[in-house]
Order: sequence, then C-alpha cells, then structure tokens
Amino acid sequence: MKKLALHWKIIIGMGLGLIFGLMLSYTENAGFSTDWIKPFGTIFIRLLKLIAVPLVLISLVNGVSSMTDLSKLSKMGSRAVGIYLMTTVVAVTIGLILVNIAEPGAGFSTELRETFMTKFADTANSKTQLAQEVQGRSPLQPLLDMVPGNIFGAMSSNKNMLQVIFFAILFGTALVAIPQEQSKAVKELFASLDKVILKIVDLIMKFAPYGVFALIASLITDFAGNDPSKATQLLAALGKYSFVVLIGLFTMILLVYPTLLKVFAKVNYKEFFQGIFPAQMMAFSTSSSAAALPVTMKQVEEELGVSEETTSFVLPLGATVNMDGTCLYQGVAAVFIAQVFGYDLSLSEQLSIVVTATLASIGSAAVPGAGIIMLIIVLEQLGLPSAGIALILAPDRILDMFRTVVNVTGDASVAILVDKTMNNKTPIESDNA
Ligand code: DAS
Repeated sequence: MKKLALHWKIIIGMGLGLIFGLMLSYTENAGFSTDWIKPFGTIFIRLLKLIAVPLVLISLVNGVSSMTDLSKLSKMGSRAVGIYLMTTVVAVTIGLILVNIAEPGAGFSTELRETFMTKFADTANSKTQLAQEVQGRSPLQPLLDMVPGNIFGAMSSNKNMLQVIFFAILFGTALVAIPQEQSKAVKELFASLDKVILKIVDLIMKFAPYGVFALIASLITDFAGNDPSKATQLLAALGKYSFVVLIGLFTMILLVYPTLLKVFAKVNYKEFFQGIFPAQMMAFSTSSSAAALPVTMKQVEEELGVSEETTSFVLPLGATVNMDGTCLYQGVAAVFIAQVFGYDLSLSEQLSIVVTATLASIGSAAVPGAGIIMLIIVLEQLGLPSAGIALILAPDRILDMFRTVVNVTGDASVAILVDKTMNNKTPIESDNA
C-alpha cells in the first residue's frame, strides 16, 4: 500500500483524537484520558520544545556566518519587522471591522453575563495578576530581555528565544569577522550540526500522528470533563463571538496571506499551503508557536525553498514577536467585552486598540494562552473591567489553537516575502508567474 503522507497521518490522528475524546467524555471516562493519554501529548510537545533552542542557535549561526555582507542582516531584520507590523495592523483592523458589524456582545443578558463572571472569576483574577507583572515592567524591558546574562540560562527556556537569537547573531558575526582559516572548522561544524538537528526534527515528526491524537483527545476531556453537555451550553452562549473570531482568522489565512504572497512574491498559493500544512497542524494541536517552530523552519526551508539565512532569523523572531492571529483576537475580544458591559467605544478608542493590541501581541509569549493575558492590558487601557475576560475564557483554549495557526502562517508568509525581496528570487514560482 502506498505510504501515507505525514500530513494525512496527522489529520487522521487529530480526527481519531476528537472522536476518542468525545467518547471518553460521554462515557464518563475523562480520568482515563488524563492518566493514560495526556502524557503522550505532553511528551510530544516536550520533544518539539527540546529541539527548538538548539535548532534556532545552530541554524542562525549557520545562516549569519554564511552571509558575506553583514549589513544584509540588519536590512533583513528591519524588512521583517516592517512586514510584521503591517500584517499585524491589517489583522487587528479586520477584527475590529467584523466585531463592529456583527456586534456579538449586544443583547447579552445581564444574567448570562453574571453567570460567566461568577463561574470564571478565579481564573480571570489569576490571569489579571500575571498581566500586572508584565505591566509593572519598564518600557525598555523588551530590549533588556533580549540580552542574556548567561547563555546557558538563555538556552534553558523557550521563553528566551530572543536571547538565543541575540547570542547566535553575535556568535555568527564574530565568525565572519575572524580570518577564514580560523573560522573554517567551526563553520563546517555548524553546517553538519544543522543537518543533524533537521534530522532530529524529522524523527520527532514520525511521532506526530500519535502525539496529536493524545493532544486533541485530552483537550476534549480536559474541557468537557464527564459532562460534555455543560461544556457545549457555555460554548453555545459564546457561539457568535467565537464565530466572529474564526471568520477573522480564516480571512487572514485564505485571503490576506495568499494575496500578499501572490502580489509581492508570485507564490502559488496551493504549493504554499501544501508546504506549510504540517507546521499549521503542529500549531493547531500544540497551541504554541514556539513548539511548532522546528516544524515551521523545516517546512519553510525544505518545502518552500526559502534560504536558511532567512528562515533561521525571520522565523524565530516571528514566532516571538509576530502574532497576527492573537492581535486580531484581542481586537475582537476587547470590543465584545465592551459590548457586553454596554460600553460604547468611540472611533478613537477603537483606533487606540490597533496600537495597544499590536503591542500586546508583540509582547505575548509563544505559548498556549499567552494572548488572553496580554488582552488584559488592552482592556485596562480602554478603562474596561479586566475581569471581563471571564466572559471569553470558555472557548479560549479552542480559539487559541486557531489563532496560533494564523500566527505561524503569518510568520511563514513574512519569511517568503523577506526572502523574495532580499535575494530577489521567488522560492516557489507560481505556475502563471
Ligand atoms: N498560543 C500563542 C502562540 O503560541 C498565541 C496566543 O496565545 O494567542 O502563538
């Protein structure tokens, strides 16, 4: 029988995970999933995170040291950040337009609002405390956070990806600066380490269908417990809000990115989607851009033909600071909460959301649930009750999966656009170029 392509195996794993999770929930065996299924999902995420930091370090040193002209690096960085900001502003604007047209928060009864506020009060408070920690920091904190005091400390957590990027650029720059005969051996070492690390990603991906099965099954049982009907009632009340977020996210994936890729890089959309699909599935099942990063880098480089000097810099940076899906979601959620509380936001207040949500999405970590913590900053800036996030906690885990797919798709699109403008080549030519 013809070998099934990996992405089909992943889709089958997801489908079976969904069915198995629902079955366990309806037969009141959610505990079995927690004890015997969820650990395999956790192992899979750990394997992906295990390889993320060494992959970024090795491929970025490799990428930088292969650059003969280092000014190219700063040009690449400024171009990438420029396109990131542009796509992020487009994303939040789409979110604001949709939520003002659909008005999912209008007609939300006070009684239903109080039900959510009471049921999710504790979780809302704990996330508000996390947001206060972030707010208490100085405006230059992100710059400070980029510089590691200890490289091993920096490499100890995926949250320090910017510090790993900083060190890798420093190391690669020094490698270019020393005489060729002294750097030759190190460059060759990093070149072969790069091959090893990509092979490790390949091996980890063989476990993907099983890991994804466990992640989806345990997500269902964690969310629905032994009483799925209660969970579906909560979701139904927030159906219109979730629908608005999803429409916005799919607009980014099916309209915005394909248009940018077609117009500015003449990239064939079908080939793009086939190439990026495994990374999107990783983003969906892990809800973490950081966990999906190794697969994103492998797919963009090997399947979409983007040069390593671009993927090794633009993708880790993007996974950390470019979150179009999160920003769109923050725009919708902020206005939805205002609508539920009967606040009528003026146009200037809504335009201020574009700025605060863009900054909040840059500040969001590439881990599950980061977006809702930064949403609190957007709410407080608008004078809205941060406890209002209690209204949107129920579907957040599921919406996080979709917004992470948009975040990763946006990163891949920017990598292609940057590669095209930097090397003036189209990674994958469209048929009718
Ligand atoms: N889960 C985050 C990510 O990894 C996005 C979010 O929380 O909004 O991209």
